Amino acid sequence: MIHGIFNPSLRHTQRIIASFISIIAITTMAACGARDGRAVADTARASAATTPLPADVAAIPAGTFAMGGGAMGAMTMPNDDRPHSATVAAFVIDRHEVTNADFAEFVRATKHRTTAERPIPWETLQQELPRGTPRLSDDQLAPGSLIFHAPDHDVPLTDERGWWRWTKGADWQHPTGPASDTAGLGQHPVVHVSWHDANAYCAWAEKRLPTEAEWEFAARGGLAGKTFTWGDDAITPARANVWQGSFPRRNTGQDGFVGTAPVGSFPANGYGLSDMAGNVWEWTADRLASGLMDAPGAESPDERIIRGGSFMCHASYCTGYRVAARMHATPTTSLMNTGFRCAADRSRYALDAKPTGT
Ligand SMILES: [Ca+2]
Repeated sequence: MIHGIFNPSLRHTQRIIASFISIIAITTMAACGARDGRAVADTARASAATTPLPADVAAIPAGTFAMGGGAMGAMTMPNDDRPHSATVAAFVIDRHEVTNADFAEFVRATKHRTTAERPIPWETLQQELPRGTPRLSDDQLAPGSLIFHAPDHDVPLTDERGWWRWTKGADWQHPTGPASDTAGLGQHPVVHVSWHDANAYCAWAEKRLPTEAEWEFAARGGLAGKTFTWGDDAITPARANVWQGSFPRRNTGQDGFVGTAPVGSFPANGYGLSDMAGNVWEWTADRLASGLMDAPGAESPDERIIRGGSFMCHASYCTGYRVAARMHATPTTSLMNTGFRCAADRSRYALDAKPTGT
């Protein structure tokens, strides 16, 4: 659902308009300003073993599992990985997606400015545009992010430009555009955060992003070979925050939400993790290139894997809420339906011998 925005032909069209230049820009920006939190994490590690496991973090046992595959017929997506065996060491992972309240605490403490809050660097964007393209104005390079906008007419589901709109002033504090704010959304997942922003947050929390294998193993919740976090039964509005109605024109909100939902609004999986299906896509640590499958539509191997689907997923278009489903975006991309949760090595906390969630 994201890769189509970044169709390479856009780079060479003679009719580039500013909005699409901006879209290209956010897919190609270097990681300028991104904090490398590893030093912070290394410093913290020495004292970590004495920290008890917080109630909002789940311990996941080590395991070998059948990763990928499992799609049924029409639910198969182009990026699905072929079924293969994967092994993860014991680790811990947040029970919930990181919320606006969580992220606000991080920003207060660190003064972090997200990718979407910074101007697009022309020197980087220039490399992706036809030679001789005149420098864009500061106004065209102004900070912004991608907002979902329901079209008022039928649009082809093969072209995400029909519902994504580059919006100046959209960022995590202005999730539906510059006139919006996060009042009342403290327990909703933070959105409009790039992969770099997610890494910076997790490092601050003395954690890290989950690997793709850890994410899928955790999402399966102890079940083997199932399609969804809850098993093989079909998705219903009670299961997860996804799209009901006709995508992308009308979300009926039958599940109670047309956008993000407060984290934990839907039943947790077998490991006590909520929203591993739906609500918002979640960044993982892994590059697209680390997967087994070629990814159609990928702009570069630098893209990172996102998992779990979002409130925008509808069976007619995107079954990203399957445990094996995967999508990808460049590490500077930010979107209205993408957030993250953090994980950590088991050694991060002083755990009892018996892990929870098993
Ligand atoms: Ca999610």
